[in-house]
Amino acid sequence: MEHKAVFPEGFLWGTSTSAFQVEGAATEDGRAPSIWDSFCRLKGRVDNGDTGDVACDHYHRYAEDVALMRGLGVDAYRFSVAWPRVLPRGRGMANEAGLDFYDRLIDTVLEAGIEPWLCVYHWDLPQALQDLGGWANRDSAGWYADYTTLLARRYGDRVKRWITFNEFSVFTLFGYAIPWAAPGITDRGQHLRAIHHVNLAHGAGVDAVRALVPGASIGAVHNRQRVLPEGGKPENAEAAALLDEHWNLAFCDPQLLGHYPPRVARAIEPCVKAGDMARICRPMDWFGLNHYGPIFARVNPETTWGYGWGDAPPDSPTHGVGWAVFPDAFRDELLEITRRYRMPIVITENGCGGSDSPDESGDIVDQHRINYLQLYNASMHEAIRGGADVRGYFVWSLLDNFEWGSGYGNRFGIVHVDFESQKRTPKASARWYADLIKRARSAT
Ligand code: GBH
Repeated sequence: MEHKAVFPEGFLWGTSTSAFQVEGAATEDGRAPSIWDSFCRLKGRVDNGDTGDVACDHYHRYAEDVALMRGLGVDAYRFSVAWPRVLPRGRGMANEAGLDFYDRLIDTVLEAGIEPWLCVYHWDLPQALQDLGGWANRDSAGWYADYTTLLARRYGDRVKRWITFNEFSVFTLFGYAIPWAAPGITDRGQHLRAIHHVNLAHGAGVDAVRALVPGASIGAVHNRQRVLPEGGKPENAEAAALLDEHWNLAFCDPQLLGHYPPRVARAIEPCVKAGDMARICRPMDWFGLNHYGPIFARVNPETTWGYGWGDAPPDSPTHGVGWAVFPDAFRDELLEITRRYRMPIVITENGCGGSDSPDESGDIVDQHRINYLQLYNASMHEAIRGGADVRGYFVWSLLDNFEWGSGYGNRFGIVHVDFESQKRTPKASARWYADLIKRARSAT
């Protein structure tokens, strides 16, 4: 069978979520606001005025969600911890009730025979730390290191897979330069400082986990996407090159190669102190890749850096919410990571949005998502045959959830969530994924 040749022993199949997008229970058991709670309340930032107050109510329904994963037959669950749940003021006194939630979650995941993959930071900085300047404050690296230490001490006996950050470039660029994400600031200086401080935080986090968790396997999750000049036009080439540095290289390169890419290096120089690059570049066990499709850049003098998002070619295929579908770019990205960084790769997110709704019989037939996942899995096979050392694959997402600026209108789940009743219904894609896992497993 074709799978046999492709998947190495121990290849892991998983599903991903993140705290702010699924937990809800925003004011329960001592949780304090994050920057996303604040951002949701700014007019016009999130579609429909949606918030994370209830989300998928995973905080109360986690056992049901773990049972769903068990039914799918997944090996691993990637989730994140909400910093303001465990450290409401961001630092100082820990909140025991918040820490207890992740004890319950981790234990339930382990009892189901599923491996927990813990992501320390998926964008929900405590508002109390934003009030001190957030990632633009150099102290943030120390705040993050202390927070990671707390988690490593508490969960390190049971959790061996650690992720420092999710998608560094998305939350720094969209948080500090193009205001599509919390905290919604547009300021070049703050953006540059945030890049450097988040890199320092990453390095300090790796050291904390390494020191405290025996047998830890540590990765960082990067959202690499090819950046192409819109329309293939030469006048968009420099915009694409700069966006490529901000988007794809400003974190991977310093963390894995020990230096910033050239344009970022020049601009960031005033933030860098002696010894910083060695603090950032710490040994890593694997490269976490979140991938959806390529992006397009065009000159836009009105933005912080003079570039903006461009359009995909008019004839390109798109999925549910209009993002371009280019499975070959996924293969190329995996091969490029292999060439540039020479390390094992875990696909920590891949998936497809849409407005899926039940038909008259209550079924959700998301054939568009099955088509997308099939194409991307075939590209992953090609990359593995081409020499990429891919060790696992996580679908984004287990559940329909709070899709950031798009609110609840854009559904990425393989399990449908009715946000009125909180009823979960596996979509056709969930059955397809369960079947894929079964076939892949019986072939190895
Ligand atoms: C990930 O972000 C996040 O980790 C996750 O929380 C989120 O729910 C998931 O993906 C789905 O969005 O400008 O049309 O070319 C991905 C963020 C997705 C941001 C692709 C830029 C470009 C789309 N990126 N997006 S487009």
